[in-house]
Parts: sequence; C-alpha cells; structure tokens
Amino acid sequence: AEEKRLTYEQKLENANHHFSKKILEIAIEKKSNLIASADVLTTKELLDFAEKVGPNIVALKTHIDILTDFDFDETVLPLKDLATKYNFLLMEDRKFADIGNTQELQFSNGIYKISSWADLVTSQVIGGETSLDCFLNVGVIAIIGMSSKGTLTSSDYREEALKIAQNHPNVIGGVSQNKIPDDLLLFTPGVNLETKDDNKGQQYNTPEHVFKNLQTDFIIVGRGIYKANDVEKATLEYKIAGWNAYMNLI
Ligand code: 5BU
Repeated sequence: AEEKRLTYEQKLENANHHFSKKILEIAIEKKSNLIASADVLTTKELLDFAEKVGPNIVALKTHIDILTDFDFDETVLPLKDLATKYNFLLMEDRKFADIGNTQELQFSNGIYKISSWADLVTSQVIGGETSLDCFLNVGVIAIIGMSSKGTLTSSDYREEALKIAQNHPNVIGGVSQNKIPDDLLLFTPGVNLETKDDNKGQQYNTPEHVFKNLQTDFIIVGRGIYKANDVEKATLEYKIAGWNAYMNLI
C-alpha cells in the first residue's frame, strides 16, 4: 500500500493564503491537478492555447518575457478574461532571484507589470527570506529544487530553501523534484508521458511517478501539451493521468 497523503479537501481546510485556497478549490471543482505551461512566442498562440487548455487546468503558467509581441492591453487583458471565463489562475514563472528592492521593481514595473495580473509567481529564495516581502497580493511558489540535470539544488540547499518557504507568509508552495512538508503545496515540472529528456538537460517523469514518489499536488506540463498535434486531447490525457495518479493515493 502507498503512503497516505492529504487530500485536496484536507489541504484546503489547512490553507491560510487566498491563493492556496483558490487553487485547491479549482482542483476539487475541475478534478484537475494540471498546470499547462504556455512557452509560446506570440500573443495569438498564447491566447489560442489558453482557450484550448482553459477548461481543464487549475493554472496557466507563463514565461511572459518569451513573447515577441507583448502588449499589455492586447496580451494581458484578453488573457485575464480567459482566466475568468474558464476559472484558472495565472502563474508567471519569473523565478525572481535578486535583492528585495530589485525584485519589488521587477514585480510591478517594466512593460510586464506582473503584479497587476499574476495570481502566482515563482521565486528563487537565494536572496533570503526578506527578499520575498515584496510579493504582496500574490501567492509565491518558491523554487526548492530544479528538474534539470546537474542543478545546484542539493539536499542541503533544499533544506535551507524549505525553511525560508515555510516561514514566509507570502509563500504557498514550492517547485521541487523531492517531497516537501505538507504545509506547502508541491508543484512539479519535468512531467512528460512520452519522453525522458530533451537533450538540453531537462529530465522528465510521468504523472504517476511524481504523485507516487513525491506526493506532488500539481503537475506542470509544457511541451507534452503545447507541442502536441491535438492540444485539447493532450490536455485531457495529462489531466486524467494526473487525477488518476492522485486518486490512487487517497
Ligand atoms: P517542458 O516543456 O514540460 O519541459 O516545460 C517545463 C516548464 O517548467 C518550463 O516552462 C520550465 O521553465 C519550467 N521549469 C522546469 O522545467 N523545471 C524546473 O525545475 C523549474 C521550472 Br523551477
């Protein structure tokens, strides 16, 4: 028998942050633990993608600075409308990694104005606990461990990173390839049903593997979905694989 894990309902009862509650409520309602990563180059592709994956995801993860034609009104406003229409969160995978003052500037300014639209942001914790104080009105997902080959996120690093994540009220969870304490939500990228690597250092596991071995809460899938010939079909495949993997453990 597998080790028992907390259900999304139990985690929701324990949740304190607006956005940890929100993402768990969406997971329960949609029977989904899937986050689609929209690593596409144009606003049109991003919006088309969001329209297709929207009904079946808990969050859309962006790298907003990849877009070649970003325009606040033409990119963010329709994206926000789709997030409302299909009830998913917007997670900007910015991986902040600087001192508090610089992160504060990066979070709210420049052309992206991340603080005005993102529900969740990723941040390194390399700058120390106080560097996370600037992330108000958003849920921070702390980078605890990375999926790439040769990452420097050793077990000592992860242990210290977890202390910061657990102590900071802005943090709702962590990204990791290892188990983390269950007062934090666990987000796991490096998930693919078809392949084990990408020849650029990425390392993949299956949804089943990451639920069983890491007791993850949310899987993050990029190329497995946005490169698929049939995006809607692939979304459903990952959604069902993720949900079944979770259900098998409760
Ligand atoms: P992929 O196409 O499924 O490999 O995309 C994975 C996404 O997750 C991509 O946007 C990465 O930037 C992101 N990611 C990751 O792959 N591994 C990590 O450890 C972290 C983020 Br942190």
